[in-house]
Amino acid sequence: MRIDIITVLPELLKSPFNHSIIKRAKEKKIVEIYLHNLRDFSTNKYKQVDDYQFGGGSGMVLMIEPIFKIIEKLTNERQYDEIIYTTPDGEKLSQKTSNILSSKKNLIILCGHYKGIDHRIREHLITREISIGDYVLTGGELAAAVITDSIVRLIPGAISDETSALSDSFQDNLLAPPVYTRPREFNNWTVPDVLLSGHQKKIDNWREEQSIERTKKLRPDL
Ligand code: 6GU
Repeated sequence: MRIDIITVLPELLKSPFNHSIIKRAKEKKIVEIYLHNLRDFSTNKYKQVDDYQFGGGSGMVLMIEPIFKIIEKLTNERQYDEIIYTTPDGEKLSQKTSNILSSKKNLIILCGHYKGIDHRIREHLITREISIGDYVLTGGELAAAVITDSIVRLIPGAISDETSALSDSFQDNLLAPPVYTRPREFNNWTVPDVLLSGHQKKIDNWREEQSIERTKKLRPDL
């Protein structure tokens, strides 16, 4: 998979993709992630990428030309499955959407910006608009990092233990069961006996019961 991220703050996105599973997925050539600085595509001698909105009002709006230029350049080079825009008024990200996106070959993610982007970009170039929840972030960069993380970890081979991603919370609309590790006892706080029983069938049943119970209690909406 190839992900191209368009942003006015590429520095903000460097660190999230250089650790842990995403870093390893890049090293294993399972994913390529490219950060594009929108400012490099400014048509303006001051490298300006935003401007006042027509009709007045506070807040700057990302201009059409630099965004058009970078998207045009990328789409001339290869076919993209989706051109995603991160915005609080988009469809709310779900595990289902992440699963679907994880099977794509080429994605563009355009990071939203304070007051937004010239709406003509959304009307003519964007194929999918995604929000990561009902709260407002300063910009779309953190949302792009969340979306990328949730997609990349689902690509086969990204997680060494293949079954691990499948047993995540939400993957079957259930929350994951509790997990424990050594020591067996700490401060008189113990680990459920069944997990130490060595009886795999009983352990599997216990985990399933816990998943169902926790989902009912914590996320009955699921
Ligand atoms: Cl995608 N962008 C911004 N700016 N705020 C958000 C968001 C996205 N999703 C939730 N809040």
